[in-house]
Order: sequence, then C-alpha cells, then structure tokens
Amino acid sequence: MSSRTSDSITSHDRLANAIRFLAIDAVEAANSGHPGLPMGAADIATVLFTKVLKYDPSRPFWPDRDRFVLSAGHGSMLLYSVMHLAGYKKVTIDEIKRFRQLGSLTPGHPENFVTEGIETTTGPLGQGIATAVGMAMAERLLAARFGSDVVDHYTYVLASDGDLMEGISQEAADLAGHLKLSKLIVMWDDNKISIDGPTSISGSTNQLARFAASGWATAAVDGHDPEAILAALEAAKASDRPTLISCRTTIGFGSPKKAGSEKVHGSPLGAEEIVATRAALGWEAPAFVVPEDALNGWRAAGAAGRAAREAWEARFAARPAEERTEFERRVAGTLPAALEGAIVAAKEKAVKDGGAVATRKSSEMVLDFITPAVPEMVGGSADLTGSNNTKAKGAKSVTPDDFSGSFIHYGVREHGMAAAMNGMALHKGLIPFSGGFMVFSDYCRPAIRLAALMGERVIHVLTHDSIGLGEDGPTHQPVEHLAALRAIPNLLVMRPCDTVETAECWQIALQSTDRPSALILSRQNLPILRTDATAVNRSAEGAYEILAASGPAQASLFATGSEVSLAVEAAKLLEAQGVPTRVVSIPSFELFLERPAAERAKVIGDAPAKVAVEAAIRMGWDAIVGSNAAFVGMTSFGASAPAKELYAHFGITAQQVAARALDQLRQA
Ligand SMILES: Cc1ncc(C[n+]2csc(CCOP(=O)(O)OP(=O)(O)O)c2C)c(N)n1
Repeated sequence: MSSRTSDSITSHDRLANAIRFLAIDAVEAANSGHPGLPMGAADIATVLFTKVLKYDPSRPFWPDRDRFVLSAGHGSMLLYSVMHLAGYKKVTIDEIKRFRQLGSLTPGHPENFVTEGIETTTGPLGQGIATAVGMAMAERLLAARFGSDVVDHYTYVLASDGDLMEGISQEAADLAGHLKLSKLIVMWDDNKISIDGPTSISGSTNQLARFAASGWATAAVDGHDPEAILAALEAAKASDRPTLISCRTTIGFGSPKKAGSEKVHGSPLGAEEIVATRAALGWEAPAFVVPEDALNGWRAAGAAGRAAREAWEARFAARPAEERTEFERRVAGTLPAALEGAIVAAKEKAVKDGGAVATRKSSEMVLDFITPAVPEMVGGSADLTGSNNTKAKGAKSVTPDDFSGSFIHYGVREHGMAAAMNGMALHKGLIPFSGGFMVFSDYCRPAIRLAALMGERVIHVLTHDSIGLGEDGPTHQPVEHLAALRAIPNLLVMRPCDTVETAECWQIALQSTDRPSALILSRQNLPILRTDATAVNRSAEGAYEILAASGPAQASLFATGSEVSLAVEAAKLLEAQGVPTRVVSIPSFELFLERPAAERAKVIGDAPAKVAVEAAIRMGWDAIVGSNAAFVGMTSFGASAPAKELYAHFGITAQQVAARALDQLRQA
C-alpha cells in the first residue's frame, strides 16, 4: 500500500465503494440477494474494469473485446453495478432499483439473454469458469484463422470458493492448462467463506498448487490492494500459461458487524448495518445516489475503451474485403450457402451406397460433406473419437501450439467439454459440436441445460443410444436419457433412423441458431429406409409417414431411430395378415409438437390400432400418440449381451409390435 499516493487511494476507494453501495442498496430494496461478494470483490472489479479490461460500453458486442465472466453468478450485483457505473446505457439506476424483479434487466443471476453486455449466464457454480475456457479456446481458434490483427483478446473470470470446489473446475483447469490458454486469467475471490461458514469446514485443498499441477501460472495478492491486483494482472497477461490469481478478500468488506462472516453472503445487511457501513467507509451519499466524482471516474474509465475499439475497427477495415465478409458472416452466425448442396450430396451418396450403416457412421459420412462447406464448425470428442465418429476426413487436431485445426481432443471430461462448447458458441465465430456416449449426457447435463436456457447453437453428438449398443451392458445403455433430454426446454433432441434422416438432422441442428441440439445415434447398423435424396428436409416436420398402408390404415406404428426399421418389419407382418399398416418416423418430438394441432392429428391418424416403439422408457410418448396407444420399449435397465439378444430378451421385436397392434384391433 505504501507506494500508493493519497489521490489514487481516494479515487480507487471511491470507485470501489460506488460498487459496494449500489450492491448493498439494491439487495436491501429487493430484500433478497448477495451483498457479500460485491462488497468483497469491489476492489478487484474496479482495477479490472478501470485499468485492464478492453471493452466499450457503447458497443457491448464489439468482436475483439475482452470477455469477462462472473463465474460466481450469485454476486450479480457486482456486475450490474459496474455496468451501470461504466456506462452500459441499458443498465440504468432504475434497473438497479428493480434488482431481482420480474422483467428487469437485473435478474437474480446474470443472464446474457436478458442484459446486453453480459457474456454468459452464470449461477450454477463452476459453469462460468468452464465456459470461459471455451471462450479462451475460441479466441485462439479464431486468431489462428483470421490473425491477431482481428482476434486478440483476453478472457477474465471472477471465481469464488464454490466455483473451485465444483468438480467441473478441475476438468476446465486441466483442459486450459494443457492447451496453454495463456490469455485466460482467473481471479479467485479467496474469502474463505461459503454458505455454511468457513471453507475450512469442508475442504483443505491448496488451490494454487492444484492449478499449478494442471499447468497454470499462479499468484497470490491482497485482494483489497489495487496496486498488487494490477501488478498480478499485468504479470498474468505476460504469462505463457493461463493464470489463477488468489485475491485474498474479506467477504462483506466494510460492514462492521458482518464482514468476514457467512452472514453477509446471501442476505440483506439490514437498515442499521447499512448506516454503520456507510459510516465505516465514509460514504455520505444516500441510497442509489452515486456521488459525482465516483460516477465521473467510472464513466471516464468506460469511455476510454472506445479508442481500442476504434483502433480495431481501423485494423479490420484494412483487411481484404473477402476476409472481412467471411469474419462478419461467422460472427453473425449465418450459414454459408454451400451447406444445402453438401446435405443433398450426402443424401445422394447414402442412397447410392445403400446397405446397413450405424447412424454414428452415417453422421461421420455427413460430416465429411458438411465440414468443408461450413468451416466454422469445430468438432471434438470426450476421448471417444473412434466411437462417436465426430472427426471428419481431413479434420486436423488442435494442439497446444497449433490452433489451426478443427478437432479438439477434450479428454474424458464430458462436463468440461459441454461447458467449453457453450463458451465457444457464446464467443461467436464458431459452431461447436462434439461427441460422447449418450448415457454420459448425464455428465454434461448442467451445461446442456444452460445452453438451452441461453439459446446457444451447440451440437451434441450422442452415440450408443440404447440397449442396441450391446455387450457393454446396463451402465452404458441409455434407458431414461431420451426422456431426460426431451424434458429440457429449448433443447432439440433428434434421433434419426437412417443416413438420409441423419443428414437432415445435421442440417436442422446447424440451422437452429437459437437452441442447442442433441443428435442421438446408434452403435448398431440400420438399413436405409429413405431413398429420396432431394433438398426437401422431411425430418424438419418432426414426424412424418415413412411407409404408407396398402389401404385405409387399420394400424399406425410410431418409432424413432433404430426402431423405425423394426416398425417397418412389423408393418410387413401385419400387412401379410391383411391389416393395412402405416409407419410414422418421429425424428424429433420437439419439432413435431411445434406444428399446428390439425397437422399433428393428420400425421398421427385415426387407425384403430396405434403402437409406439422405442428402446427406452415410455415417458413423454403420451403427448405424441395419446395414452391409449400401446408402447413397446423398456421398463428397466438393460443387460450385457449381444444387441440382437437384448432386443429379443426385452421384447422389443417386430413380432411383439405386430401382436400389440392385433390386440388393439381385437379390443376396438
Ligand atoms: C452448483 C451449485 N451448487 C450450489 C449453489 C448454491 N450456492 C450459491 S453460492 C454458494 C457458495 C457460496 O460460497 P462462495 O462460492 O465462496 O461465495 P461467497 O460466499 O464468497 O460469495 C452456494 C453453495 C450454486 N449456486 N451452484
């Protein structure tokens, strides 16, 4: 502290206290929220946003801005205060007063789709830091493609104890350390307090040693000393590795009675303590009033970012027109016109080749066509590249020293992978897709849920989608996972039945700019059922008649993915017994349910017998076929055996489907 002049102390403290009191007053007005973190981390945020971060409040989405992620989303008032103070126009003082109220721009946790300028939704601890890893990866990937004149920024994270306690933080740290993401800088609000009390009651990890072991640079500073914070940030920027800075802080800094205690983590200070805190910090301004000197200081800091943005615009303008158009297209998320031709070409190849193919292999073949047409796609796998088939022909692996490739070896880190994919999508300029075993979508679920909430185009290739995977047995066989994924709002779940549908589902996933997709693919071979290789995307209907009945239908069979061919077999058995039978393929419940009721009724039809078949639990099917339909599927976990035997053992057979249809006709 000794080297600080009294002027800089005064001005820094005034700027930091402006954050503290907006947070204190907003939480008090809402009678709900978390004042402890904003009060404790105000010094860190002040140094970052007034001295280090490259941003321009008048252009929140300027492509080469530094990214800031508040991983500890419960401290949202820190972010809202800073945004208001720095001059993000929409975050007005009235919005601060409406903290946590319906329709405000200041919800309980930061939501990127609510408040312009917030980089990602946070709140589930650990997600922010792992998402930031994806942003830092995106920066390296895009810099390798467009050069550092166009892409050259840092990604900063403010993480709390809870963020570092969550397991996902290790997956993220491991990945970032391995990839040498030197422009990722995590400031750890090391206040040693969480909800239950001191963090020492539940953990004793040496976090700096942990991150160092994962290849990070580390530093430790007094989180209330602005000069020390600044020096650590400058050193971190110069490091050739990602950096974790422990910023030792006092939660609820300034509150005479509550500072340093869990009592200030998540409840209002109370009127009396607010008066005492104002006195302790020498803050004379009434609630929600920012004194002129502090506001001017902040606004000047915010306005200073304009020069960097304009310099970038000038550099960008000097690039060749073709390159600018391509960069702008990718950042806008618009697909290249070549995609449609690539999809048709893939369908044509599928029809020409014929034969039985696992849809995971179909997907690989489709990727061979579409990845050259859509160069912003970046693939990957959680150590199952040869099983998920997500590496297209010619896709080069990314390495720590070369980000020109387009395939990422995420390692056995499904959760970290899913969060990193979110970060890449949020960064803009890339379309992340990656693979894993479907059963382990459980390991990705919190990140998939956030992608759905944020409406991000992230594509999960989930293979080995049922008992059809066979010998690996029940630990690896999804049973409830289709229902569980379909339960997530705004997630598009697609289970194609053959190569043509697989191509169509890829096209839909890429065109779905405002939601994530899960492509559910088989391990086992499936016959080709569709032989129309045109630009018409039938899967986009969600459900459609894939086989017509020989006459007025007596039975309608409904199926998805690997069970569509089984339903077609069952239809043949029924037709042979004189029962005109149709088959409806349902690649996506969500797409089907989005269609008008009258159209849906037509697809479902009015045959007296209705049987649905899917090698999974029934949950969710009633909304499609009604509760009177019969269902052939799973009611238990699977077992370890060859796939064919398992289908027979669990009664998921064409004979069983036909028998259920005949039962229904007898009862009709
Ligand atoms: C995954 C997850 N689990 C639980 C919570 C609920 N929660 C919010 S903050 C918090 C811990 C608070 O401790 P810390 O992270 O140190 O934050 P601080 O008290 O310093 O503000 C918990 C358990 C959460 N937000 N996310």
